[in-house]
Amino acid sequence: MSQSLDKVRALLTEHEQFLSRKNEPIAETTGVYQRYKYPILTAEHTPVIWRYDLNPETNPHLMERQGMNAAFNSGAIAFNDQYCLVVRVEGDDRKSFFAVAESDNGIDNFRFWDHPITLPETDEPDTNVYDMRLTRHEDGWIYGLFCTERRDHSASESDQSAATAKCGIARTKDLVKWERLADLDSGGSQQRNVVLHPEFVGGKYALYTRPQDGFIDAGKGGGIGWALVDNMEKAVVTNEQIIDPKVYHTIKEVKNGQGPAPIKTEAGWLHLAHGVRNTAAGLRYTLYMFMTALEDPTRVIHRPAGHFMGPQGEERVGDVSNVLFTNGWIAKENGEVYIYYASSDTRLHVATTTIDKLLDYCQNTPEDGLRSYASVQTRNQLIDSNLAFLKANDLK
Ligand code: M1P
Repeated sequence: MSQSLDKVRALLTEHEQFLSRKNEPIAETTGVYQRYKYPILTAEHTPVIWRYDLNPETNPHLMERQGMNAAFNSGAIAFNDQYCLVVRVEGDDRKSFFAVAESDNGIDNFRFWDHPITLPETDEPDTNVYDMRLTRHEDGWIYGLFCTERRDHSASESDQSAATAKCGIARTKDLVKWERLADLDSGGSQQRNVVLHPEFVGGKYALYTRPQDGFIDAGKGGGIGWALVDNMEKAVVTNEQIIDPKVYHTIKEVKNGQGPAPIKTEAGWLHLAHGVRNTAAGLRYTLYMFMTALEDPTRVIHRPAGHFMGPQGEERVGDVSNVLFTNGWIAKENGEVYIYYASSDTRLHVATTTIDKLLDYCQNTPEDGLRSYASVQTRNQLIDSNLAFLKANDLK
């Protein structure tokens, strides 16, 4: 028995050492944000007590009994002076669920709480839930909007992968107890990537939506939409307006989706989103930004061209390769911003930046001219002004 307990002790010690590993900034050339060497959460970060039966009598070989596959797309919120993430964790059984992980510095040392979130079901049980966006709303609640996926009952028996996606809604005051509300009623369209705006607009709750015809295909839908609803207890979309459409031959030609809730600044709302394009190797997901007017979040005022962050190095490979996805960021009062982004549906990372840098990026990155000729003209403007600068300063 004492030998077996030694094995358990060693397992716990090794895991603790792994969780305590310091993260390190890596060399970056963009100047826009700072990436870090290690992912902040992976399947290996999930607690030992979630995976192993530690009792030598029932698990003499100390084997993993319930494996974890991934820890990725997470909502984020500052809570009780901690950086709290509501992470999409996925077991080996392919079911995702939500679990809170917290850190006191937002960059390393993230620890999962002992138990995952027990999310109540509606009358129509979810098969799979994922990608929660957290919004601290001015009504006093913290809302979590997420995707609830169920089997498509109109599909034939032989098709066991057809699914429907809807927006599930829950709210909490403490991230522990969650009240489940009715799923968003958005008529016939499928919905993923629905996000609650933090303020009332004209006395109503405002939602960023992403209508789709199918589960994966946007079809005639797609684009980031905007809808006002009377209440969150039974939210019904009656009118949906596309504010950021998908566009041919761009990084969001196939589909796009709002990331976390936008950050309010004096110059407008900062938005982080994902865009999806087609390639011969499959879909490629990157992150992009845009800004909307302070007084009218439906009016886009800056659209920097292209991606803000794309997969690099090990980020490129995973269960769904060539994917960066984000649904959480935290803006601190001192102007720092922590972006929580996942790579290839496998692991979660942090990148740090500031409001000033994000505003500069959005306001000064040229828009997409939508043609190669236009791109060359835009780049030539930069080259010519740089050549003049170098000459004026005797640098060339
Ligand atoms: O696999 C990549 C992403 O695919 C979906 O995003 P979207 O709805 O934009 O296609 C989601 O399943 C997301 O979780 C996943 O990361």
